[in-house]
Order: sequence, then structure tokens, then C-alpha cells
Amino acid sequence: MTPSSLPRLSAHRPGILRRQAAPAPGMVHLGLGNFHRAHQAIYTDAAIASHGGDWGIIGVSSRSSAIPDAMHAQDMLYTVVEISPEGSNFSVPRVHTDAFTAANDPDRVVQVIGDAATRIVSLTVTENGYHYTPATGSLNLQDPAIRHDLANAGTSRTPIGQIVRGLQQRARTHGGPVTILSCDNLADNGHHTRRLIREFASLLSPTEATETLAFIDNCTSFPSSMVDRIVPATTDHYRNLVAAQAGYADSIPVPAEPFTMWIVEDNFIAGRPAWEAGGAVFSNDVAGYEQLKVRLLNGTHSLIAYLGALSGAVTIPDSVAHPHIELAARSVLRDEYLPSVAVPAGVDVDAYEEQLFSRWRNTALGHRTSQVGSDGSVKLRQRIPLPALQLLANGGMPHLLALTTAAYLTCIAPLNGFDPGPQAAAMEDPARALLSTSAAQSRSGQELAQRVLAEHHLLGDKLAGRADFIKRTGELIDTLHAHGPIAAMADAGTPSRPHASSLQTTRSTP
Ligand code: CS2
Repeated sequence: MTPSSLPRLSAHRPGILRRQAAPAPGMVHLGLGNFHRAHQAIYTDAAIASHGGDWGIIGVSSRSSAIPDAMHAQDMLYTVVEISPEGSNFSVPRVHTDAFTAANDPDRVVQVIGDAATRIVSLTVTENGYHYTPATGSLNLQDPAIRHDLANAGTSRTPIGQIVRGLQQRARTHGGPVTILSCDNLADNGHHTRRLIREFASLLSPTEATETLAFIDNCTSFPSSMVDRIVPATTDHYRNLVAAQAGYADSIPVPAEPFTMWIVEDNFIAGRPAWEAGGAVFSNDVAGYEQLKVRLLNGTHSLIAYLGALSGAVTIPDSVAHPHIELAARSVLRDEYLPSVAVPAGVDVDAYEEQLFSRWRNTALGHRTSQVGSDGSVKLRQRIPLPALQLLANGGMPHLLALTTAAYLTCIAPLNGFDPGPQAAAMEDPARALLSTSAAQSRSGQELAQRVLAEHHLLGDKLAGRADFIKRTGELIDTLHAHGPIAAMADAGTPSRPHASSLQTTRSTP
């Protein structure tokens, strides 16, 4: 059966919805991508199914209208396809009450955030969507989109601008409280988002700034949260799978691994859905879980993606099946990321590591190295600097964090005449043009590392001052170009080490 010969997914199709009635809206979500639709939407569906509540979600896509259009054509529904080697499970959450595109309808974003019925505004806009300067954690005031939003009240382009304008509307009209919930892979994401929102508000005219800051301080809350689920991009494979097994056409199914985790700080000024019904954990130690996840999972993921891409691996499972890459991944996780993590009480790191490797080995999922490798210029800043600086300060050299940086640069900004292969070519990155110019001006890895790390501060101000780390990264770029990933892993010390899980590890707080 091909999707085109089948009836379209709709709310009238018997047997697919656990509730017939759609909830009334109570949340606005910015960033209607696959991750939100396989994560928060599923927890919300479970919460409404067990506890009820007007917690429907108005989904806002930033620029593309593909997902909102497809959702409207399918009664706001889509299928989450949970994929494991044992088979696939389908579920159709019924939580979205509307969907639209911010770029086409900027007034409407402000209006829905400002609406009294909205009690939570959540975000999955990626690391890139916060328009901040990683070195300082402050808003990037050179960014044209931020400058535009500060100067134009009615047509905000950035999530931070949209939220502040929506909060101003609330302050001017009904004054009702609202929670802003970041669900992005950023350390301390609640505080980070609050800081950016306050900073934007403080740059408005003096009267507006005073009123808006008072509203933010008295009528909003910003819980931190750690989100985790591997969610690849949708392909025709998944559309065909849904058609063959569920018997309807869904143009926007979301593939996801079975594992899912959400740790949330319970700080919701205007109430919240009973997300614990879907397995969310409310905790006071979100920071510990965030560090654990952003470094051990996301940081190691980056190394697997770049070394895999340079070895010709299309997917993460193909990459991690390579014994040298598995060893390098275990080593960076244990020896270079873990020492900087304040491991939350009750977490068994050995079990966490084994669970990560079994998730990464999920061959059925087809998670591509090019997807994880995309946006490295923003992701790596969250993952590498702090653990690297800590090891350097203790007199060590984080060889594998330098290798992650070197492999990233070899993929995105190869030196003249070097072809890093099709997976590297498929990686998207906002800094690709800048980094390619640096590569074209460099005659060696040493020069490239010096340009991008010391001059352009790719990994922030502090690492820009670490000549030893920059030199090591440069040497590894040269080895990758001259002799390939296996030689570079040997150069970084991986194969001569004992099996990483047998290493004694010191766990300390940062
Ligand atoms: C990945 C994440 O693309 C990436 O950088 O590390 O998207 C990862 O799959 C998720 O954070 C898992 O929760």
C-alpha cells in the first residue's frame, strides 16, 4: 500500500484516538519540530487522559509552514512511530488545538502568548534559537534578528522577542501569570531563558522596560528541564511504514526511540498538566540531570557523529559499531565528560553508560550522523568548554574533546583539497561559511585551529586562551587529514587504553 492510495489520517478514523474530544488550549509551544511532537506532546496526552485539564497546545513553527499545513489537513493529528529492533508501536496524540507559522503571522504569536487562556509557553527552538553569545550568556546584540525585534514591536522574529512582546500584552491587558518552559539542550535552561528575556525587556524604552520587568519578576516562572529522547528526521520510510501497518496516510509521522525521559523543576506559576502521568519526574536537581545528559549523551554523540561521518558511517549505529569509535566514545564519556558532572543521587553511571550504548545501537531508528553533526558551532559550545577547561586546570589534556573539535572542523571546514565525504557535506551549520573562509586561508590544521578557536572564539573566550588545547586540536586536524580517523583516534590515545568501563573514575562536582 502506498500512502497516496490510502485515506488520510483524521479524527474520524475509528480506533486510533484514546479521547474523542480535543482539549481546550492552555499552552503555546514555539518550535513545532519532531522532538516536541514525540516528547512534550506524548506526556501531555497522557496527562490529559488521566487527569483532564485544558492543556491543549497551540503549536507555532518558526519559518516553515510544512508542519502546520500538514497538521491542519489531518485534524491536528500525526503518528508517533516508536521504533526498536523488535518492531514498531504507533500512537496518535490528541493535544494540538491549532498550528501556524510565526513568520507568516507574527501578530498572532504575540496574541496567543498574551491570551489569558495561555498558562505555559514552552520552547524547543534548538540551541541556535536563543540568539545569545555563548561566551557571556547574554543576548547577541549584533544579531540582526535581535536588533530587528528590539526596534519593531509588531513583527518579532526571535522566540525571545516574541515572548517579551506577548508578556507585555499580558501586562497591559489581564495581568495573568504564565510559565516559560525551555525544553532545549542548554545548561540551566530555565535561568538562561529568564536572563535573556529580562535582558531583552531591559532594552525597551525606560517606561516599557520598568513595566515589563515588573511583570516578569512578579507574574512569570522559568522552570529548568532536562529532556531526552532520540528523534530522527521523518523520511518516506516512516510514511510507508505507517501506510503499510496502520492503513492510513500520514505525511508527517514522527519516528522516535522507545526511551524517553523528562526531568522538570516543579516551578509553574500558573499550574501545569499532570505530566507525571506520562512518566515525567519533578525534581529539585534538574541541573545534575542536565549536566549528565548534555555532556555524557550529547557530548559523546557529537564525537560519534563526526568520527562516524569521516569513516563513511551514515548512521549513529553504523558509527558506534566501529570498535575504535566505540572505544573513543567510552573514553571521552568516562575520562573527559564524567569528571565535570555532579552525578544526581541515585544515578548509576555504569548503567547509564550501558543504556546510552544500547540506545545508540538501535539500528532500526536510522539516526543519521549528519543530523547529530548539524549545528555543531552552537551545540559544541554547550558540550565541550566546561569539561575541557576543568581537565586543563587540573593539569590534564582532554585529547578526545580536542579530537571532537578537530573532527567537527574536518567535517565542516576541511582544508583545501580534502573531501570529508557525503555525510559531512550534508551537515548544516550556521557558521559553515565563516569556518570555510578560515579553512581556505589556512595551510595546516594548526593554522585553522588557531583561527577559529583563538581568533573567532568558536568555543568561547576561555578556551580561546588555552594555547595547549588549540595546539592539540590543530595536530589532530592534521592527523585526520593526512591519515584518517583511526590514526587520529590512536594519536588521541584511545586504542592503547584499557576498556573504558573498567577504568576507575573519580566523580566530583564542578
Ligand atoms: C543529539 C540530540 O543532535 C544532537 O545533537 O545529541 O538531538 C539527542 O539525540 C537528543 O538530545 C536526545 O535526547
